[in-house]
Amino acid sequence: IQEPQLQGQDVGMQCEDDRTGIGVETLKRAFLDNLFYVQGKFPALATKHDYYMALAYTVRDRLLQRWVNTAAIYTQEGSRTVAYLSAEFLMGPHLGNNLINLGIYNQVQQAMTELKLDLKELLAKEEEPGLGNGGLGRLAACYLDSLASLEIPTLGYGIRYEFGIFDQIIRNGWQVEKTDKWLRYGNPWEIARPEWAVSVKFGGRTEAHKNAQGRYQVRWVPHKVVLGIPYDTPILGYKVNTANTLRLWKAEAPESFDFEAFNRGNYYGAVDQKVTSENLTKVLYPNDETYEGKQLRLEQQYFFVSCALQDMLRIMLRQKLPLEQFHEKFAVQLNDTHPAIAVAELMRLLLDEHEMDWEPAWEITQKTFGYTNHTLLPEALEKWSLKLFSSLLPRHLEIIYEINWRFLEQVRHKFGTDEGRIGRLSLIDENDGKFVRMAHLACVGSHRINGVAELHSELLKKTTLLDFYEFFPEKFTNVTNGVTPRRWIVLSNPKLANLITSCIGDSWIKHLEDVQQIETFAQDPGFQKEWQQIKRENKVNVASILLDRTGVKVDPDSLFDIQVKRIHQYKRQHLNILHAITLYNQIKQNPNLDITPRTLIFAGKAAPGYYIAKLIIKLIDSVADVVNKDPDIGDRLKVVFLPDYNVKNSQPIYPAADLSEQISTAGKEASGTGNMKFAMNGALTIGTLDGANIEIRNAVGAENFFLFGLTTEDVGALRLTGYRPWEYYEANPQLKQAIDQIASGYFSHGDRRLFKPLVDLLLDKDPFMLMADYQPYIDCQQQVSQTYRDRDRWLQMSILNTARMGKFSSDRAIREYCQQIWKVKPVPVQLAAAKTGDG
Ligand code: GL7
Repeated sequence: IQEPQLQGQDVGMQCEDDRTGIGVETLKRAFLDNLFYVQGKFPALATKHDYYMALAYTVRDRLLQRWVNTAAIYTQEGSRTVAYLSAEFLMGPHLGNNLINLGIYNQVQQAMTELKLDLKELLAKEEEPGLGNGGLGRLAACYLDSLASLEIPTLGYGIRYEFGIFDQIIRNGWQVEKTDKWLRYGNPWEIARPEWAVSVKFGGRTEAHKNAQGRYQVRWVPHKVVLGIPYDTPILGYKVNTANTLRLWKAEAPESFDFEAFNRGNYYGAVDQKVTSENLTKVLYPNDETYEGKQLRLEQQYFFVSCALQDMLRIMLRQKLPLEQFHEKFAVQLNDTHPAIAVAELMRLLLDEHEMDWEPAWEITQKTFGYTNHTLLPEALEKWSLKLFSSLLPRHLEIIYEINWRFLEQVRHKFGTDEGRIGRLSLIDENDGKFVRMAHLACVGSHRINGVAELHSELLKKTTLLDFYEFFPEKFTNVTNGVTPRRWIVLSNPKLANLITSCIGDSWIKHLEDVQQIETFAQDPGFQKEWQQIKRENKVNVASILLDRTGVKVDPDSLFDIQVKRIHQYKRQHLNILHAITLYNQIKQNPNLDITPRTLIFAGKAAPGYYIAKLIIKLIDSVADVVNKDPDIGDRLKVVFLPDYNVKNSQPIYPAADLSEQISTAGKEASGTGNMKFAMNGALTIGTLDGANIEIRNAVGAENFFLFGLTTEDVGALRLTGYRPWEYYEANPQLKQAIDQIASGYFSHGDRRLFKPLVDLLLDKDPFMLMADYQPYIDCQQQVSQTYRDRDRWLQMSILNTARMGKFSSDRAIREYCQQIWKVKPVPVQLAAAKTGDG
């Protein structure tokens, strides 16, 4: 089928009508129209969900105008485009964000009020697409927002998991996982594009054949073929006309019904292929920073990467661009190693399907890719056994061998035959079985390699990727992470946003450095009072959420001390709990103790197979149970675990924090992004010198940050000299008491077995050095309590934190990617220009 060429004059609207207008009356009329014609309801029968859908479609109409115009301009201009490849996109609810970016939040709120509806209630109806685990997936979402806001042509490519990250409920203190059926009631934000489906091959074998010119080529004869169907979601930038595309792929069987099997009388067999094909994109693997060597996971990775690259080739052909210009048309970023197979897949497409020679194909490939590393944890380094790899991707293994052979030749050329070095650099791990090392493939196949915070990028060069750094130092760079102020301030904390805007105007929303201007108000009593009032209202809001979801009543005037993130030993939620137990014991020993009242709030999911992480949740819940019920304690200490942490539930949390817990073992947290969301919203940080904490502290000033604990060097040195955790335990009566209570069943109704694995781990190996950091942490928390009592001082520190967080906008991060890695420029979209075709 010949695809019609898009003409500028064919798209766009001439006047404000019900699909584009943003006046309150127009919005009301359009909303009721969508309720009737899309949901098939009139107000008397409509549910809250119907209203949500009607509003979502009303907003989508307004996005579509911009989306179609954006596509038209990119097509006309053949714009250089960023392709962000990520196995995870943790987008969060779309409606509120789109209202902000369209600049119609207030009008829509008024329209709903006039229709006797509550916008907040409708926003709450949206089921968020939880297509990611944590920081890495959320970073991808923040980057899409910034890319669109900066008018950079972008395609986000990923997987349309039918079930995203599980819903968490807490039963008797234990995490229980529930399937996330986010598509159950339909998804108004996506549009399926079956006309752009592609085929993806798996398994089978390769064979040589002669092409038309009589040249030998390789042909891949697969064992099975799966169809990839793209589903597109518009990603609108903030107050610009740019609406980029998030393109997620769903797997389907090429022929959903096997008539031969049916005719043989095998009804179930007839739909079998459909079922197995669709399993491919059924569910997101819920592991955070540990890879599972599962075949289905490798299938998912290859599936979406192949879909994405074939899609890019289709776009090039349609724009009549020669394939030799692939790297000029597309800058492809690999979000960790999950899409690293792209290096071999692009080679295969260029060599086998487009009959290019090796050298030009390899040059194009290397110029195309950039690789971002997101973790140093060894258990996260993806490697696939040769057996699995060759059975699934036989042609790719041949290509990887060839890449490896040529690469190691260059290594020999540069360093001579240093077999140790060659073994360490090889794409194939032969130490204990044979594996393909995906990080090595990504490094060799990319022109830039970056870490996600200064410390992390330095450690990459010194440890995990040292040999690669020595071989091509020029590839290495750093881009410190950032988060979008649109979702994480304007949408999450509207009162604070209004206060800031009323003082300095609203330029800060696009240029977060401008928020610095509020520094002049840091000591202004009137401004301080408003600042404090807003924080209190945000805390009252979270207090009511906690009461509603957990039944625990907390005092909004207590210090809200919050740790929300995935549950992981290296993040040390259990260190935080040791502090809770210590405070509890101090009050018990001295019932009249005048301490700063605190509310400790925890939230986060544990990987379903990560036993110790689940036990940490159980411990938090058990300590909470004892502390919250003890009449001696009263309002001086409360501990709460808020279930089902996700983007939606997190949005009220950051604005309500007084204290942000960023207490990972130094050298383990690559960057962190929650640390940024808290500080932007005026929380003070208690933290170690890890990840982006270091840069946050430098930005806000050491005097406005509570620092404690071992440095990365200390951790290394202590390990070398022999770390003996039990010595800290023996020497510290408070620590000993806390550990003994956990061990003796004080928090578990006398059950001594329950927490034994955790206690044994802490006293024996303590791999994350809680014992060494315990006393410095407790001392630092004491300082926090003291400082909190000096309201003016605290408020000033809080204001300065927000004021100095400009650097941590994802806009800054994206500008750096554009300059250092992608070499791509903005392409502004004018609606009028696209309409008349004269732009
Ligand atoms: C992570 C890091 O752990 C986290 O520190 C970082 O902020 C994030 C985004 O760069 O990436 N790496 C990783 O595998 N996950 C992360 O959150 C899951």
